[in-house]
Amino acid sequence: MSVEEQLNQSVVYTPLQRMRHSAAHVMAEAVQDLFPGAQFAIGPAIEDGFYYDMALPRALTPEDLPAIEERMRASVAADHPFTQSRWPRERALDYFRAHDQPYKIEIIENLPDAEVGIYQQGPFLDLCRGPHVERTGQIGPFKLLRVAGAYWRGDEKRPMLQRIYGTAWPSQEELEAYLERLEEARRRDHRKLGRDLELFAISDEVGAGLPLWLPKGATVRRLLEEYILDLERQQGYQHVYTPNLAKLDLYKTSGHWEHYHDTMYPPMEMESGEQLILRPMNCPHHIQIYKLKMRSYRDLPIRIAELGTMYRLERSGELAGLSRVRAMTLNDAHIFCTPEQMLGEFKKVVRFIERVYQDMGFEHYSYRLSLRDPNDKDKFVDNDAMWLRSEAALRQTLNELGVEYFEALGEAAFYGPKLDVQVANVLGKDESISTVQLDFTLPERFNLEYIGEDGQPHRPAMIHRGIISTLERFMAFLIENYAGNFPVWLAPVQAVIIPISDEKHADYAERVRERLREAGLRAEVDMRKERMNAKVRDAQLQKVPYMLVVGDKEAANDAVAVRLRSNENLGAVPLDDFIAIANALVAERSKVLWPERTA
Ligand code: TSB
Ligand code: ZN
Repeated sequence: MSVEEQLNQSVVYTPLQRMRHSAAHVMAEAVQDLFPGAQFAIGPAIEDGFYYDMALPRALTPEDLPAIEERMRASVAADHPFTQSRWPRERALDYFRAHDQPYKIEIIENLPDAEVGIYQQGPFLDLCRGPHVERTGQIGPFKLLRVAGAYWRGDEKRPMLQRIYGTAWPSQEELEAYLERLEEARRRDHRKLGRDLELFAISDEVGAGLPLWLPKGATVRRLLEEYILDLERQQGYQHVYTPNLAKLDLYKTSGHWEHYHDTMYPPMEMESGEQLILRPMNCPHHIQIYKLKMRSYRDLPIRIAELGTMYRLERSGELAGLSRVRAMTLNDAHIFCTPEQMLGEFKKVVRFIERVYQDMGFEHYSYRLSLRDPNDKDKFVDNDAMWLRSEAALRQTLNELGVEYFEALGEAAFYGPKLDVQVANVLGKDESISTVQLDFTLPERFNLEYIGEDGQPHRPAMIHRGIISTLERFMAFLIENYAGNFPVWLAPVQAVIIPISDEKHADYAERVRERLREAGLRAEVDMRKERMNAKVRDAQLQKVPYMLVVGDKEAANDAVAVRLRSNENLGAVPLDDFIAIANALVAERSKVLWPERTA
């Protein structure tokens, strides 16, 4: 959305948004007072709050926020009226030039109108269409939340501004409830947990959006990979390996270069004159595998799958931990089938998705039918008949499957419509995990064929699908969904063995670890010179499912004293029983840490 569109949007503010927008002005008033020379860009209401983007004489820190809040409270207490006026643009330009406000000047210069809206409260005057509350005293309880960098107009080539986020609510209770939700979200945030639990890291020296999987995160990833590859094998997928690079021409033929150009890394020029590209998608490679031999209708469907690594030049402002990255590995597959088989294959994929979500224990997700935007000629292939036919086929199939879905214009792939599974991250942002995509475009562009029952060549259809998405985004979602408390089968470390005395019980602790490892469980011994209670607490903070305390009694009886991550104390359990129980929970992919006990 452009700045001008945002300014227009303010016209449809709800009463709550209007109050938050007024709070943004009051915040700007406070900043103007505390930071002479501040230059203001835009300050809209957003979901749950407001922000203002500003250029300031120095970088703000969180410690600056209380003073700004206090100055805001003074404005609210003064109960200034918001007064509206309309100025001829020349007068407004003169005013903002005199006050050294280049961003306001740029906005006015882009507005077609002869007059512009001006709002003033107390000493602060702003270019604004409103609407606002009548008086600053009507602004509800508020809090400033954080400072972030934001490019002017979201453009990396324009100046980086400072953005202060705030929230405001009609009542103190609502404010407090919201702050509590935020705190909970912060606790679940995969970027924080990824650091605390040593799952992954992002290094400035490696580059933005290029995550490093640490041993524990890599363990979870490998478990996910094994899980999904097994299921795919059971469902008739054939796995391949293909390179992350290809000739640019391959992506010209596919249409990626034409329609997906903005998200692709620039081509690398070889000495031979050949141009190579880091692939943004795996489809063209799998298509080449399909094309290696003549296929008969009897061979179809052919399901070619790969944990395919690919690269996308996502905008730096969009990058977020593991959930939006530039280097990623997709649980990808391309299903080549006859047009008659297509909807049946589509349904199988939807059932596959539901199976996986059940195994993972996901409860909150929704289906999005992603359609093209008929007015966006650049982003989608131009073939009205194809779009109408395949969008209708998808709707019909979804109705037959009886799944609820919502429709979204402009979210299709460039080659065809898709069904996406949407989940909310802790920041409330909607993201696609699984995707199933119908495609009549690439088979055409690559001239794919199979020999039909009639002995004649026919054009196959294609389905692109990702069940667990990219391992990166899936991991981000898993961490947030479980708040870092991985179920036993996925926990990177399943048990920490804690000897009561380092000297006396170290041997037995080692033996317990060996037994667990032989039984396929992931266990570590905590041999640090720390008190036992501190070790228990640290293991709980690391969200390890089981703490196994071992002392004289346990060593004598071949037992372990089991403490759960939830802090429940189960007392001594024979080691063999512990192993059998833990392994049964792993096999069931159970969500509980210990079976229900009967009294
Ligand atoms: C399914 N060609 C198809 C494939 O065959 C494809 O690439 N589709 S996609 O573009 O929709 O990407 C598949 C999935 O990758 C998305 O649904 C999303 O879950 C995930 N994904 C896309 N971009 C990113 C990114 N920048 N970081 C992490 N995951 C991403
Ligand atoms: Zn694909």
